Amino acid sequence: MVISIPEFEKKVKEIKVHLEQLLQNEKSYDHVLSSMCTPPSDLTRFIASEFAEINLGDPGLFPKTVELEKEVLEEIAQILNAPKNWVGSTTSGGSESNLIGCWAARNWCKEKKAITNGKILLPKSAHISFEKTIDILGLEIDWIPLTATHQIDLEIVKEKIDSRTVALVGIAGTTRTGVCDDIPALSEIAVDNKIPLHVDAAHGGMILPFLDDIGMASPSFDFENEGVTSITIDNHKILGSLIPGGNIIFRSQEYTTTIEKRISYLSDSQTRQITITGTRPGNSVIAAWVLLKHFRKEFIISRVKHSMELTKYLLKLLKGIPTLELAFEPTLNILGFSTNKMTTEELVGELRKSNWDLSIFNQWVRIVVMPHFTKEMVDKFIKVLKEVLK
Ligand code: 0PR
Repeated sequence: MVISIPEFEKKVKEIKVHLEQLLQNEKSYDHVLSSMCTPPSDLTRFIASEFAEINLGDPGLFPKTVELEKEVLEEIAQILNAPKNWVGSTTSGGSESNLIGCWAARNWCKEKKAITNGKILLPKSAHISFEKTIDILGLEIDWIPLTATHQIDLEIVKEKIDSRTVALVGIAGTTRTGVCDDIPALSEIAVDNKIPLHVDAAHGGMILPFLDDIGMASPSFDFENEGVTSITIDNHKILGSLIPGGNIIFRSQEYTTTIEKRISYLSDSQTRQITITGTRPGNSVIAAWVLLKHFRKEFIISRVKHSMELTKYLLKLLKGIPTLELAFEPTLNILGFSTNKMTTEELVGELRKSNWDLSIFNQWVRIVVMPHFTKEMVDKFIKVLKEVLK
């Protein structure tokens, strides 16, 4: 059946109305306390639709966007104090970047140390993406317990290292507590044992470097530490760039030669990829470029300041509820608590009935205080929480 132009236009209008209705509740982050993502600004939304066809998987077709990607990576490398020979790529986010970092470490150890049945030392706090990574790469995990401060236990790292270890992993801002592992100490261990150290700063990478700008302690986690060989850092988290958007940066090309693929049939016959994905969204990179190059460091600092101030505000209110117990003192924009009134599952279930969305980690309820939080939103949530705990 051939559809006429007026019929088609009518249909488009109908579909738009239908979609607006169907998905109206999906667009609001007003009650979302669990997410590491945050809604895009009007400018970012404009970029999303205006440049939707740009595919960085075929760089010869979009040379200007390739230049913007280079500039994004230069900004990121600078944020991470990367040495001058760094290499990297934008990615689809933290999971892909972690996979690429571990893939490169495994292959480097195969080439340099002839390790073929490798193991990775992973803190118990590692994001689920590492479990996927290990499965895909055919590696074994040596789980490392955490200390009382929720950091990777360095003594156990030293005990567990052996001739099969192909990578150490440190987390700069864990998913469950926001805590930063002791990267300088891990770096020393990595250097002593000549083992690559991958740092997962998917969440913390865009926060930790800016904490001293707002008068808070800023632990060292980046390439300043000699043993750090690769770092994951996301654009689609606190920076607020488009989903999907992250980066992987390596200390030098030495670590990427074994994973790099040359693609000669594309319009740019020079194309080299270290990513898992082939087709990659240009609009997400353009959005990151605007946020990093036009709005600059001050923009990130203001977002970090907003989130950290509201974290402190929320913390104070939570501490004022006698039946609640904090799981840890927050160091980033992540809070965790439990109650003696009910299980965490019951608590989250009750709060969901009033539309508030939170996540559960171990024995606590987790909140991630993102830029879409407001003081009013926090006050509304505390009122409902108090009701639920009555
Ligand atoms: N590393 C860390 C430390 C992370 O916290 C995350 C995401 C990743 C890696 C993986 O990043 P991608 O999701 O970009 O691949 N952690 C968030 C979490 O598990 C992911 C998320 C984001 C979940 C938004 C829910 C949500 O609404 O909480």
